[in-house]
Amino acid sequence: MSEIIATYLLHDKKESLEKKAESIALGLTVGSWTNLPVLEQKQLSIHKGRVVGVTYLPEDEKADRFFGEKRTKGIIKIAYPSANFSNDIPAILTTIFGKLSLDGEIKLIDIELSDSLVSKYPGPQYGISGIRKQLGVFNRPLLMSIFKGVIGKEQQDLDKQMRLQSLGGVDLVKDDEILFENDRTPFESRIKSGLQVLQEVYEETGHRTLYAVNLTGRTFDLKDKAKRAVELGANSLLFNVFAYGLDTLQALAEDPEINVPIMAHPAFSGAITPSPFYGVSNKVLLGKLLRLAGADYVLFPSPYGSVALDKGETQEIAEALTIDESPLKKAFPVPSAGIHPGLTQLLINDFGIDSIINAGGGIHGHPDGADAGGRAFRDAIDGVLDGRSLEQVAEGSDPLKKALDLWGPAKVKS
Ligand code: 1AE
Repeated sequence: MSEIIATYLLHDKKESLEKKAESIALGLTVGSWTNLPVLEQKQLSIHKGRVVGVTYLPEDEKADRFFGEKRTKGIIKIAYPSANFSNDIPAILTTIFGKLSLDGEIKLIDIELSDSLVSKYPGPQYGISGIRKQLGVFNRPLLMSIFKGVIGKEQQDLDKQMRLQSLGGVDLVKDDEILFENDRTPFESRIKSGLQVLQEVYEETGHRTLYAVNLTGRTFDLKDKAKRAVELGANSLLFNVFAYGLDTLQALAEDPEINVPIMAHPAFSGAITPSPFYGVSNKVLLGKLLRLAGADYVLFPSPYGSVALDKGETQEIAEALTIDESPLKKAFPVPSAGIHPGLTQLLINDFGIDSIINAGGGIHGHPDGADAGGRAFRDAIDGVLDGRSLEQVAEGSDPLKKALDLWGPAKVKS
């Protein structure tokens, strides 16, 4: 029988986590059990939640301070039979962490779906291998830059930014996630104009850049809008998935007419993930669920920058997006926020070549402009992959030297 196993971190008022686990396993499935007549127990047994494991963790003073009293800390695992829910993300989330999430003292830290459940999800349509094929780049991390300061600007301002970013050698440019439908740079003309600029750069230099345009608006208009983008030649879509919901991402990824990679932005996920005591782990939300729902690229806060995540958490997200033991294609991890060329070695050490280095301020803020910002990164990437330090590479790269003078090279622990 297929099932989902959910793992939770608990800080419970009572001492027995076994009792708590059993009450969740029953409460979220068949309700009461021991009081049921034998016949009813037999009928309902395929629906009954099962406690799979209870592990007690050492006392945690920080947690006790937070709750203002001593708590019993531990991890419990509960299996939910698939007979209880239709195989869609809203039904799954409501089953394993619907009412339970309101408890406020329990965190969903992992989920395991049996293969028969996973096989019904789209996963990334392109994934790492498909995007690499689109670009013809196979042996290094990709480089992405982000439009900056675009609200209230005209299309020609965006075109200038687009040209400089592409001339700098970035593989992808993404819209700023806060750029919505507006009179100056509406969706359709942004796509047409942006792609024309990228074609011009390609004809001049032979360098190809993809453009992830921000797909925004009302939920029920998204599919038509995405299809129109594809008709206009768009080659990637940016999507603020947590403002809409994972099921909306899945619907876009499953539509055969929306045949371009989808980039998931983590905006709003910080309302769900940061507490160590409640909410959902980044591994589950940004890792497992985004891969399941069909994100091809996943942005998340890096461990080093302006809105940093704990390094262990970023590694868990990246692993969930790329682990081989999944029937789904791999999604590109995109550690982001506050990234500059001095972090290149760290990024490659921590995330490997199957990742995307993504910078906004770290490209546009270069003293010689966004094209020099892109070149600084490209030189840094090539140099690090050749086994040289950033300082050594900077001796032969003026853009990188100026970037390191401004931001400094990050210390890499050997
Ligand atoms: C985690 C998302 C990062 C993002 O969207 C963004 O715009 C980053 O900008 P910079 O690189 O920090 O300037």
